[in-house]
Amino acid sequence: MMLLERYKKFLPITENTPMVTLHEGNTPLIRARNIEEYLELKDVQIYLKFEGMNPTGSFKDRGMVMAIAKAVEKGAKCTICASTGNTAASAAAYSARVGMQSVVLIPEGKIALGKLAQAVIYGAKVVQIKGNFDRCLEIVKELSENYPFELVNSLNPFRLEGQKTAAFEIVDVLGRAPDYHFIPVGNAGNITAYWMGYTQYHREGISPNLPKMMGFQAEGAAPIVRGRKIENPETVATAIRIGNPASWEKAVRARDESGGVIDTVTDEEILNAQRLIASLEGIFCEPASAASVAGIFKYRKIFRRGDIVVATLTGHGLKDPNVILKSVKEPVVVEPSVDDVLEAIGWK
Ligand code: AN7
Repeated sequence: MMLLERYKKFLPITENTPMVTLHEGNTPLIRARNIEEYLELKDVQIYLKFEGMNPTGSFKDRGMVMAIAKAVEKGAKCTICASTGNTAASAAAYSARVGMQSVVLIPEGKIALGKLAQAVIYGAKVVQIKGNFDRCLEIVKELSENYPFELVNSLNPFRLEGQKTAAFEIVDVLGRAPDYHFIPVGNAGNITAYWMGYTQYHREGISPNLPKMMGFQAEGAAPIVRGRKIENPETVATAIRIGNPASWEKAVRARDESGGVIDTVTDEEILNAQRLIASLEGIFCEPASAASVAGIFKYRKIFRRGDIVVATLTGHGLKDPNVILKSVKEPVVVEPSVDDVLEAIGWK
């Protein structure tokens, strides 16, 4: 069933809200037995919530479908957002779906190729800013206050409402919340939304427990961990290259209320986790997503027998092929002969 329909009674939906859908949500929760074994964990279950399986390849579709449905409801004609890439792709797709124009502002040269291609093909007016994401967000805030543009960044409360459904799905599958939920943190909307979802299901008596929220920022872009804005954030994980997160205080509250942590992982740890998720489990996520699993590696010592651990893989690896080809050797080229192939793969 489509996302807005399935979770209607937990969402701000009225009789005037159109049931927009591209069949987002209902993403797989995949048991990662090979990672459990690799970490030598006994009787600890790790699950990966693979949000790369959404229509535009990231978790952003959950919040975007809700925000766009509400934009249609109020008669908006044009959406606007700042983005490190995934929000832009999602906003462009859902705006197209309902016949609205979209405008997206992105930091020049700092978004993954696949995301840029998506925004362009879905028909967004794409503007590259000579500045970082934080600057893009300041500009779209000002524009949406003074012009008839519907802001669809996570400052739009309907975004987080839609995104909380990922937590619902996890509880619906496991019959309870996990003990720990690992998640990348950029603009800090998603960690906030998951906490909203878990606490709502807990209040409703659907989940008997609440997880500890374990958020991870890239070392060079870790304003929440450092406790101050970062003027020039840098990380290979361009999706979370953010120095002044919009949902900063809410994320800190989610961390503290849940008894969790927000910590850093290095670019090297991120790329290593990305490669291991792919080579051990057959799941290809983008670098920012792998920050959650890099967090599991960093915190492996805290788990106890019987723990259930979930990590969100926020976006699909195909969005950012360049990052792989930069860090891995190009495959060998040989003459077209059986012998040369056997030699190349080390069978001769
Ligand atoms: C793959 O698209 O901010 O902490 O503009 O694309 O909720 O921001 C993307 C963020 C994690 C961080 N993983 O989530 C944008 C944008 C991926 C992402 C995050 C993003 P938030």
